[in-house]
Amino acid sequence: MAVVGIDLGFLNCYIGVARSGGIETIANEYSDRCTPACISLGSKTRAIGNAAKSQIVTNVKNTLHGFKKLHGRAFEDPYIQAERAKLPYELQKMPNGSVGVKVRYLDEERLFAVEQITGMLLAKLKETSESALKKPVADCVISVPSFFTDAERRSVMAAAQIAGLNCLKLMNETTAVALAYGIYKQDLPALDEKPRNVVFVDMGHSAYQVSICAFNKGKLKVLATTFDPFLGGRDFDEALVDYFSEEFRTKYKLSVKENPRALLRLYQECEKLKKLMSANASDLPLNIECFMNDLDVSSKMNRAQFEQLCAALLSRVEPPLRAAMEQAKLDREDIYSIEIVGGATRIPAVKEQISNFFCKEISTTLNADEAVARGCALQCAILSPAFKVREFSITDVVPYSITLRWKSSYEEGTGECEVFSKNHAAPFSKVITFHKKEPFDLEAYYTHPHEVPYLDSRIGRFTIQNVGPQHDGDNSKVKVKVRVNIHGLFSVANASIIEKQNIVGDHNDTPMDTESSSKNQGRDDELDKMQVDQDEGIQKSQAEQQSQADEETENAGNETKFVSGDKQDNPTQPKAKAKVKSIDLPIQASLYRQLGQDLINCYIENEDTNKLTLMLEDTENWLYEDGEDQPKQVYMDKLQELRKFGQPIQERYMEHEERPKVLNELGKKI
Ligand code: ATP
Ligand code: K
Ligand code: MG
Repeated sequence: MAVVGIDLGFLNCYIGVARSGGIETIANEYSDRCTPACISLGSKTRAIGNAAKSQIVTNVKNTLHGFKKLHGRAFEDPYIQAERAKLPYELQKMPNGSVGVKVRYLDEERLFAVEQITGMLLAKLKETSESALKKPVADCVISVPSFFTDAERRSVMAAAQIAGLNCLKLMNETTAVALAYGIYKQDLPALDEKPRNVVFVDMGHSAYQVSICAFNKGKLKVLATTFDPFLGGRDFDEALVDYFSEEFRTKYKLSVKENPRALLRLYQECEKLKKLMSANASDLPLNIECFMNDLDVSSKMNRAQFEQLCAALLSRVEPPLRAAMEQAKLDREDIYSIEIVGGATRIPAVKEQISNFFCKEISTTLNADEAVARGCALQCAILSPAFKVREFSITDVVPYSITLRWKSSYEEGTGECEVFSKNHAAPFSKVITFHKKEPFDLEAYYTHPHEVPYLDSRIGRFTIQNVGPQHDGDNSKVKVKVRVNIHGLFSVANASIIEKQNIVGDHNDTPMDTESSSKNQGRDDELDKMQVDQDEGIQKSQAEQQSQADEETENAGNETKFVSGDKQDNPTQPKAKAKVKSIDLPIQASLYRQLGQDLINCYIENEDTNKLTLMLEDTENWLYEDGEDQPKQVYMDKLQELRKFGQPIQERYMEHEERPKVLNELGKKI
């Protein structure tokens, strides 16, 4: 199986592959290792990547670009409305409230969901990898910005599914960079030594991300991530575009902003000029022939002017750096180096801001364009059972704190509790204990809506069903497992009822500590109905929390091999199952399930489908119950069992995939 990592950039995509000789990035049919995130839909054909980019100005309304951040947002979201005003193609509301694009394709009006658009792009990247590797590609790791919310991540997952990719992990971009930095370093401090702290800065076309990571031999732990999701190279382009449009208005009486084609050309020229100014401080010309109304326009700018023009943007470089240092609780002396990646960090004034803040030279040892893709490929190699790679443990973080609110329609009152704090280790599970007589609802949301740049800070709603009183009429003890998984997705994973007779002597009966209670805004009598399981770290000392987090991460890599990394939930207690029903999950979930089903239906005969689905369900249940803490061999045996059944199906799938290609090849020869 091929091992592939994809940097799904706002402007530029890269593909990394693991080969026996190491990690490489691969080139597309234009011998270009960068594939523009661009799709051009025509009346006869569809172009993706380089060919599409050249049509931006000629096929204005049907050439799609800049869609990365349209994922997982409601159409009414202010960000979407702001983009809508600027994008040359038409955004439209999908029936489920999310964002779609309206285009003319094959001489028909079409509405595509943003998942389908990104799906087309990912399918192209899949094809590029397949033709370079000469074998089918399915497993991959795809990058997302560290600030992506649950909804955005789910939406990207759906796009991957549409493209026929099996995304083993959505990896935070800066964490991918950190892995690319750390895995080959021979001189990292030993496990018992003080870690090496490195700052990673990525400014791409659309966003600015900072992370601080602690490295020891064989492991990296993200300490903090901060970001300005709305600061990137495109904002510098826009500053130039605004400036020149104004100049052309007075100088040539042209209304550039009212002419989409001229505006797109001006953007392209300004981006070129911006790049030239990175290498050259003197006056540089801007000339565009036949710009508007058959007029040639010309102007000039130098770096000092540019920096003045972008002063407000440049002042936004420092705050995320400062916040990251505060959140990681580090001083400048604690920083070993500052590694920068992303195209926009080539702007000298951006670099200067960063090095001034740290009073230190910044380091450009990583490949600024390819580091994300390389890191993703490395992560894919680590996760893939088909590839041998040096062991490296990665602990990432939760970007925004998450609160759980509970409510029951039968009992009085509601309550809430923060279950994950910002920068909490991820992936991670926690068990929360409720004392309830009736089914109840849980709603997860981002604790501080103002921190989350989205219209809706809700993550999902879940109902805990099948809950009743004990025989003696007392409350039942219900344990609910919440989890942030390997993709950074939150879920209420399962719930179980603990029989009363087993509660005696149960260490979980410790009341909530003050830290958790202080965050609990429920009524007093509700307070002691809810506790966070002691196993799960909230009540533990910092050091213990740390080691638990490490343990969790070590397990996390196994997740895709059907081995749960969940914390142990006292498996000796007999449990009754409470049912978790997810209501109102983000819109993409149903699409995702449907697509998964379609895929299964294609290659599996009916009775096989049922059997496989049952086997998978059984295994999943087992993992959350008895299977939580078993010797490694037990998992290996389970996996073997599943593989034995899955192998013929996979072969059929491969054959199905290969057949048209072979026919195609034959067709060409004839
Ligand atoms: P994102 O990370 O936001 O998803 P991306 O990964 O597609 O976007 P990059 O490829 O890292 O973005 O960077 C593209 C940006 O970098 C563009 O704005 C481009 O103009 C800018 N850029 C590239 N080279 C230079 C340069 N030499 N000087 C200034 N800017 C540059
Ligand atoms: K990129
Ligand atoms: Mg990027």
